[in-house]
Amino acid sequence: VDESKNHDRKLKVVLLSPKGPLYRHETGIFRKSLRACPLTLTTLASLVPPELDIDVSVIDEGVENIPSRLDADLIGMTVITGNAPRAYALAKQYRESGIPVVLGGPHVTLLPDEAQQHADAIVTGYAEETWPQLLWDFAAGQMKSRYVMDPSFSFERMKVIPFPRRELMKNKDFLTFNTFEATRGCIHKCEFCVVPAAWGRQPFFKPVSHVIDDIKQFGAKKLIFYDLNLVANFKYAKELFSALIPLKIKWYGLATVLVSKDPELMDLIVRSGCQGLLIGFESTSKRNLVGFQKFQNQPDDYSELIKKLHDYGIAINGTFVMGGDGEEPSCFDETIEFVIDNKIELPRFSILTPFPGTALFKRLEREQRILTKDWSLYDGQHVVYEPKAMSVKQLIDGHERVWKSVYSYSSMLKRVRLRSMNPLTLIAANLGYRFYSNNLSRFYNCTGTVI
Ligand code: B12
Ligand code: SF4
Repeated sequence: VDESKNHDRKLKVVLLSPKGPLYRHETGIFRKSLRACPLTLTTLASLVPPELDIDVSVIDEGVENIPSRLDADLIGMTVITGNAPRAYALAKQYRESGIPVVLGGPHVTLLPDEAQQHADAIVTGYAEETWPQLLWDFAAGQMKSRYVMDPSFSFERMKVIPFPRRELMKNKDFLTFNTFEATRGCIHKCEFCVVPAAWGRQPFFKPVSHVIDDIKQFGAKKLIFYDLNLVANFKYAKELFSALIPLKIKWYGLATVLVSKDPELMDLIVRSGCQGLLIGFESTSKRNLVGFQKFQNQPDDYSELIKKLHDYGIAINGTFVMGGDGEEPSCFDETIEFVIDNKIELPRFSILTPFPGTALFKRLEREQRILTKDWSLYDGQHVVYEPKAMSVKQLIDGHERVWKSVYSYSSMLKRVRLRSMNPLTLIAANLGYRFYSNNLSRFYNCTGTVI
């Protein structure tokens, strides 16, 4: 690939998010995208140095098709494991047509040597410093093959943290553009999780004033925080929630079960406008959670935590991972019962997925229990390893049964309390998940290729 063309016009950079097995334009599970706009491409676009005067555009294949001819000098693609085969296929196509391709994102960070084979350059880790450097090098005809995040990176040391360029996505089919992030990373070390494997256990914090300015400049009144664990650091979280109070916004975000341990934090969360929290309960089995090294989760405390959040008027998006080594086939009924008894408003279930690079993947590979390395099946809905206490079929059937049971109309009537969050949003979200649960196998039928 010739990257040293003599450019006498503006350089064109196209940023791409390839479609995945489920989230894809037109042929995906929902006709319209029912998801909020990710921040990956808009953040990368914002990091393009203004001095280079680059023409940057973004394409999210989850909500639009890629034009048959891409007019670009450089293509940057974000790769998560489930999309990796699609990303590599696209990269091959573009490189063959003479356009250099840069790959980055969680999968590239986890498996850099694999990604390197499919790209002119890869970027591992967070790219706040490396992506601008790569672009300077590219403009000078000196792009290197690999850019690695400096371990001492912090948001504090950035001279300017630009706001994501959401306007580049504006006319596209997302449920909302009001997505924000205050922190990155997580302090825990759950065995199956990509986060400690890819980025270590160090959290990264954007200055609170920057987060507030971003929300204000975008005029968001109802928003989602994409942070993996908003309460990783209680001191920072309290500062952030206090600063949100005067904005009078409503927000949704992710937290761990530890959130209810500090009454002051809970009080600030409520006063700052929190409407709902995604909490990873993962399992109701203590043995299973110990196996996951998710020591912060104590199933005996779950009901009290849920009651507390409900008393504060916070709805719960509870997530569960099925198929851990500590789970017997009885786990499916136990999970259904738990979710209904505790009135979890928006439960979600996935099949345990040993994402490559994680501690779980390494262990299962040692135990020779990885069944396939077809990454397109690594989406949380396929069984890609040999479960310990049940068969692959029991896990597939049990997972689907849990989805269908908790989203039957009778279970919805028992679960959904209309006191918390906007009742219409809650009903619509439940109906969306009900559709999803009834169509799981219809849409998750890919075997390596994405149509
Ligand atoms: C929005 C989102 C989605 C969206 C869009 C995904 C996408 N294509 O980006 C949807 C809803 C489709 C989705 C689906 C899933 N997701 Co998701 N998702 C997220 C989420 C919450 C936010 C992403 C975001 O906006 N981050 C903010 C941006 C700024 O950070 P970033 O993406 O990491 O980008 C930075 C760097 O990574 C790097 N970078 C990233 N890409 C590139 C590209 C280039 C060229 C360069 C230079 C740099 C670069 O630079 C950026 C700035 O530093 C993340 C969690 C998170 N907070 O990151 C999970 C996350 C990406 N998802 C994850 C998972 C597991 C899933 C699902 C499997 C969940 C499930 N069970 O269904 C599915 C996958 C379906 C599939 N097809 O494979 C994992 C990734 C695991 C992996 N190994 O791939 C994450 C990290 C969450 C986690 N806890 O593990 N997800
Ligand atoms: S608490 Fe959540 S984000 Fe943190 S390591 Fe565990 S699963 Fe990952």
